[in-house]
Amino acid sequence: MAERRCAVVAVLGAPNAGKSTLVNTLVGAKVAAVTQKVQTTRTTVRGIVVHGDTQLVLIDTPGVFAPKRRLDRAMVAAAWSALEGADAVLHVVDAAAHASGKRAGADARSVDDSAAIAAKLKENEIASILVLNKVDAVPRPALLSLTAKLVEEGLYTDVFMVSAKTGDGVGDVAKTLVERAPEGPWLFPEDQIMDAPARVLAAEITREQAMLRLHDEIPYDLMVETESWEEKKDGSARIEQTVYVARESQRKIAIGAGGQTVKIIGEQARKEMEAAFDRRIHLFLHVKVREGWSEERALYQRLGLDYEA
Ligand SMILES: Nc1nc2c(ncn2[C@@H]2O[C@H](COP(=O)(O)OP(=O)(O)OP(=O)(O)O)[C@@H](O)[C@H]2O)c(=O)[nH]1
Ligand SMILES: [Mg+2]
Repeated sequence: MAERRCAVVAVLGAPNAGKSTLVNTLVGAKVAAVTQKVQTTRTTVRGIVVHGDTQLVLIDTPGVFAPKRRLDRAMVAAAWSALEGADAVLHVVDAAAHASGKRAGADARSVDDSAAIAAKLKENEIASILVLNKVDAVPRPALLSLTAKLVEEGLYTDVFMVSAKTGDGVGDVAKTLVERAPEGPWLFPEDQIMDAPARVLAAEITREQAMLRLHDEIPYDLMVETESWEEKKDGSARIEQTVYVARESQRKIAIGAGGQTVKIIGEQARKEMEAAFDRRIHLFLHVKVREGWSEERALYQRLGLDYEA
């Protein structure tokens, strides 16, 4: 039998660049939450995929940005610490944000963040692979000048142009990662596709649906915890979760008139969970106010983040 290979791959980039989408596409299943909102990913999530004798362990990270709040600082620290021990680094850049004519707001920030990441990679002599994402939304000529600029700013061994969403070009990234994977034992059993326990994934699924519904009203002040998970005799599972918000006004919004909003969130989340866990799910959501949860030490521990970062 051929020698086994294993590569740990850190996926880094500005908020909303498409890191989680790329990890999901590389894994071929949904392991990380994706939304149109920045700062969706809160901590490092590992997606795992096997190609022949090679196991790729992809570390999805929170977007790297200029942090102000404690939670933000911890998220950025977690992203950079993913580089320690990584065999390869993917720097994901939102080509659409760079190419958009009048750069303002989120797009401008994304451009600044990408440049800062490129500079830091260069400064620390971290060779990485540049992944220009969202090429489905950008005309080709714009991509070439953008590539030239980023290659100058960073320390890149390769450049790939992909659409994480359609899968276009993603196979080439996987092929390169596999080819360069060092010899070594696999880090996870061969049928495992993520390292988070099911209750964490279930909480992420609900948080994704809640963010998709509530992103205008409750941008970041939202957390979901799986309170209980009960196995039923008929093979189904009964899951109870709490959606935490920071203020009473947000609780009202999350519940909606006659409980309509939380009902829709719950229905969507349940469908996603049934697909993810391949079984029937009974999902019960509660919405509670927990002021200042983003300052709670225990929360950081559960998310695997450093409180003092
Ligand atoms: N058009 C297009 N949109 C994409 C592509 N990849 C991701 N997106 C969209 O970009 C948004 C952000 O995607 P995510 O995967 O959540 O981005 P992220 O980098 O993980 O974001 P954070 O975790 O918040 O840092 C979502 O609305 C995706 O659907 C792509 O290849 N093309
Ligand atoms: Mg993400």
